[in-house]
Amino acid sequence: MAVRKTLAYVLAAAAMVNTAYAHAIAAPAGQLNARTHPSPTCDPGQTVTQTATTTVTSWKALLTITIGGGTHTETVTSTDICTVTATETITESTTTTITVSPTATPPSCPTQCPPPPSCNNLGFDWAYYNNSARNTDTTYSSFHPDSFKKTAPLYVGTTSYVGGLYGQGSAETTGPIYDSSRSFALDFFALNHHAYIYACEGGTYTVDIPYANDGAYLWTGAKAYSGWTDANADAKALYNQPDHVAGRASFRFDVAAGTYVPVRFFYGQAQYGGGFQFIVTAPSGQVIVSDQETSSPYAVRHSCDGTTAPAFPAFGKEI
Ligand SMILES: [Ca+2]
Repeated sequence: MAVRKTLAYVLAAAAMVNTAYAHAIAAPAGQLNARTHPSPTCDPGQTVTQTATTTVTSWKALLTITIGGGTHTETVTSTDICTVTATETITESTTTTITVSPTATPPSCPTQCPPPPSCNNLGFDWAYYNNSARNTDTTYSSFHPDSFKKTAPLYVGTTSYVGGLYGQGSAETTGPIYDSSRSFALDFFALNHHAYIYACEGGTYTVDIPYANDGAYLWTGAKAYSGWTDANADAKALYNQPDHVAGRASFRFDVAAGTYVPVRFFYGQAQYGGGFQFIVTAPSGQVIVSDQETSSPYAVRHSCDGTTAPAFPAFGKEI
């Protein structure tokens, strides 16, 4: 009987184990965690860290008891044979970190195109001026960028990004512009910007001004450096005040690889809120200038040798 009691206990225990863990049976499952995608800075050489966590639940035979009985009487043979298999559940978690190289180049990432030498020359020069011109018509015709050539700006600086919104909230009448250390009036002002776009890729570049309130003028090439006038601008994006329609414009230019292209754009804000966007896209589709606060290695204020792409004339002393 002692043997039977023990067997009954083991059987009951085995049944409990089965009941308790029946729901725990699971097919091995995998789960991907913490995948880091390539950053938009376009560095195809970077690696991607991918962490895989796999949880495997399985059953393992713990013990097998086989008890064979004997013969009790001459007339009746009773054989107790019982096979008990007790089990335990094993859950195993494995975390593996692997480093892989991206298998595809992101669409916005061009083929590796070396930027020009860098020597604390990245970004745009910019200047802030007071601008008394009110917008009263469909073309902001009272605004004349070339009238500021000899006007001393209130502030000059450099910026790695361009564009922004100004005074669009009713309480926002003053504020910083770009990374300026001081605040400015956010109505009736003008901004002058210039830089060189280094065309590491040859082909067609696109300048988009998808939003202008109140006016943005663009010049490219030699006339952007000197000789720029209202009349010879390559593009104008002008706010239609009577109809309240924001200005927009786009301009394309072809350039050979390995050259510096002077670019200038002049923004004017009149009354109420204002702002503008300015985006330069390379032939491959890579955005190399925008309002994103990241510096582009392809927009420089001058070349490092100082002669291939000389610094622009000082604001207020332009020609
Ligand atoms: Ca405005």
